[in-house]
Amino acid sequence: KTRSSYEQKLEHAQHSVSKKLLETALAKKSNLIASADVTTTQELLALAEKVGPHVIALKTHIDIISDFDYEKTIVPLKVLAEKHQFLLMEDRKFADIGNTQELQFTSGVFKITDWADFVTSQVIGGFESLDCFKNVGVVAIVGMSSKGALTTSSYREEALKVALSHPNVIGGVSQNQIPEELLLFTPGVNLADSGDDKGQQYNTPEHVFKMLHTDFIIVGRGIYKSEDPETAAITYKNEGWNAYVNSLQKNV
Ligand code: UP6
Repeated sequence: KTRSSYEQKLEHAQHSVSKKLLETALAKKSNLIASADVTTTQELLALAEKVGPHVIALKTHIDIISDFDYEKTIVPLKVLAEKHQFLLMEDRKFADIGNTQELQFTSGVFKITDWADFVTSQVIGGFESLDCFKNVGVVAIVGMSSKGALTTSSYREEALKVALSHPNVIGGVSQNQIPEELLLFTPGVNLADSGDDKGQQYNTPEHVFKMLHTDFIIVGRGIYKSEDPETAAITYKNEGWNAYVNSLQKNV
């Protein structure tokens, strides 16, 4: 089975965020998303400055930032995103009814709607629970990387029906292939480790491009825990791009 190139996906992309992601990937020759799982504003901004030029998006868990302050955290993060041309992906994994998700998305201290380009959401609340994410792209959680995850093949099949039919959805997070109409985001990528002691399971960039035809790799500890996050980001960027190019050539 063949995979589409980023150029081919760009031709068919409907959503402005899908287009932006694919254009950025082609411009930077990168399919890397760095996961900034750090807990202070200073670490977050320092990481964004270092890895920014090499990634297409920075993925945040904004609720783990202990000194979060919109002016001190988000305003400078947006400046860095503009400077280094990356998108902001908030990995909130919404999992509630539409009304509550809307409140979590627009209110509280984080005001995700004001700054995220795209967000992750479970689809367990059903089709209409995704209606509130009008101004962003949604990445649906289809399958999870952790050991014993309950995202069985029948769950994934149902999740994909919601994802494919909802206009706000640009793609999915999964450890399996998903239909070409959706962009595939794959976390659980690490070159040095095969997992952690909390159930995480890792694959290499090579594996996820070849076997899953992924579009974008998400790397957390492989980059931010590294002694030199910028060099690590460049390594994952190059590994990811080469793996993508190889996965295209398998088609010829
Ligand atoms: N993530 C996964 N697996 C999933 C979904 N999301 O690992 O199925 C997220 C985690 C973390 C990042 O919440 O932010 O991707 C992976 O980090 P790591 O590379 O340090 O394991």
